[in-house]
Amino acid sequence: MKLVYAIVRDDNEDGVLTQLTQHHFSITRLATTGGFLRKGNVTLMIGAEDDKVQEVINIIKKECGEHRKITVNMPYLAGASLMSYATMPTTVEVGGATIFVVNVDHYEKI
Ligand code: 2BA
Repeated sequence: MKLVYAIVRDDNEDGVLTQLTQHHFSITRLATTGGFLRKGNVTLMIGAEDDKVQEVINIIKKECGEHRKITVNMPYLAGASLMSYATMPTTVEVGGATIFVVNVDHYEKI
């Protein structure tokens, strides 16, 4: 048996939870915070049989998409009113998830 930890963005949470539940996986959801951006994210703990782990990962990948960086033009807010109309290119991350799969030595419900 494995324990899958999946760190997903808040806006992907609903889709991931819905799909995993529909595929009969049990999930524990933790409200977590990324250490770098200090923004809320969600960590899911999913206990799964070894032969089901890839299915879990496929569902997460389908719901969260591939991890990629895009450049968008953000409004440049600082400074005088003339600058309010300016934009500056900023790199942001969209989609994706961070997944850890660890071995479970013992699993029991009492
Ligand atoms: P990601 O690598 O997609 O990571 C998204 C979130 O997943 C992270 O949020 C963190 O909560 C978790 N995470 C990722 N890798 C992890 C690991 N090896 N161990 C434990 N948790 C992990 P944040 O920490 O807020 O990071 C947000 C994004 O900022 C990251 O996206 C990455 O692109 C960037 N980043 C993170 N740490 C960085 C650093 N030290 N220097 C530069 N960029 C960093």
